[in-house]
Amino acid sequence: MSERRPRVLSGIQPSGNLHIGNYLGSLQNWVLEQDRYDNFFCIVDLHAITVPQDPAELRQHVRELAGLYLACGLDPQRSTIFVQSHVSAHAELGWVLNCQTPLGWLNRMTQFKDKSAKQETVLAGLLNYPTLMAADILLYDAEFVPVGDDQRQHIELTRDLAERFNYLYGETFVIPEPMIRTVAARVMGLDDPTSKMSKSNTAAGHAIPLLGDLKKTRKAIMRAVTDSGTEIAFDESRPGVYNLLSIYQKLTDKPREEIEAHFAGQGYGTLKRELADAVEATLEPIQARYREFTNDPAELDRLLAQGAERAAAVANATRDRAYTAVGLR
Ligand code: AQP
Repeated sequence: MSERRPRVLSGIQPSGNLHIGNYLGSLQNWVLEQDRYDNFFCIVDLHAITVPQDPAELRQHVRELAGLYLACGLDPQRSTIFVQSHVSAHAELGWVLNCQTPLGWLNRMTQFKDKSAKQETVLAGLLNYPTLMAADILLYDAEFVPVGDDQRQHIELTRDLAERFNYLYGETFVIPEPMIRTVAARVMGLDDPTSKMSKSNTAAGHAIPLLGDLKKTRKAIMRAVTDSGTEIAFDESRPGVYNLLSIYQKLTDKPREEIEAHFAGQGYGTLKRELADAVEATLEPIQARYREFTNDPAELDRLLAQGAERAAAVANATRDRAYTAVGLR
């Protein structure tokens, strides 16, 4: 009899142009370990509407993200790929968890503080973002959550919520663990290596977009902010060079010592040129596959409907357990 593989759940918001941080912090790891786990990967559109979205663009971004998941190597035979809003249990359990979450826990979240500072009107959904994320994870009894480093605090909150719920209402949820890789877990902006590379920052030269023009990307890498030094080494006190080296390390999968030896005596220009080559070698085939997958929107929709059906079968059972526990059934 085959052993049950540990389950993972993760997702990305269809909120704009995905960048190499999303790929190296999340997607690439999902793909590399697809055979080790029982995988659930969603497109978290309910999270995207925690800040204002244009409805037509949002619909478009959902399809684009589905195409990108496939282009990066997620396989619908080996992973359940679905859209969050297609499985109503996410919103339903999200509400139950909202009613179990002390307000102070949410006010402490650093992502809320960062994102709310950029909004003219802060929507209640933005504050409640982490309870919806907790529902995403807990619905699937996920043991592991593969994400970038910026999501660590949200997973801690998910664990606290699940433990509190289990204590108050009896064993209901599996307590998940974050799965955060050590290399390139927080990719920084090319224009400012002290701030996280981010979809919502659309300034030219900030991000390396997965679907961007590769000539422009090369130029942005060549102009990336570094420092006045010359040595190419993994030194965190020089965040610009450290960031470029970390991206290079994750893309080439080489040990640090080998990379430092390779660049010994070379200038920053060489590092940037070779990084641009590595980025191009990774993104060119992804972009080609993306064009193929998005050529057939009906097939994409069929795959997403199939994924939602598989996801709902698991999620509804957990929602029912939680509803019963709090007295809703
Ligand atoms: N810069 C990053 N480095 C490493 N991992 C990152 N992730 C995001 N930015 C980086 C990881 O990508 C996954 C999807 O994130 P999301 O869609 O929830 O977006 P986010 O974390 O809010 O960050 P974005 O993509 O830059 O969007 P905005 O601009 O809206 O904040 C997560 O696993 C995240 O850790």
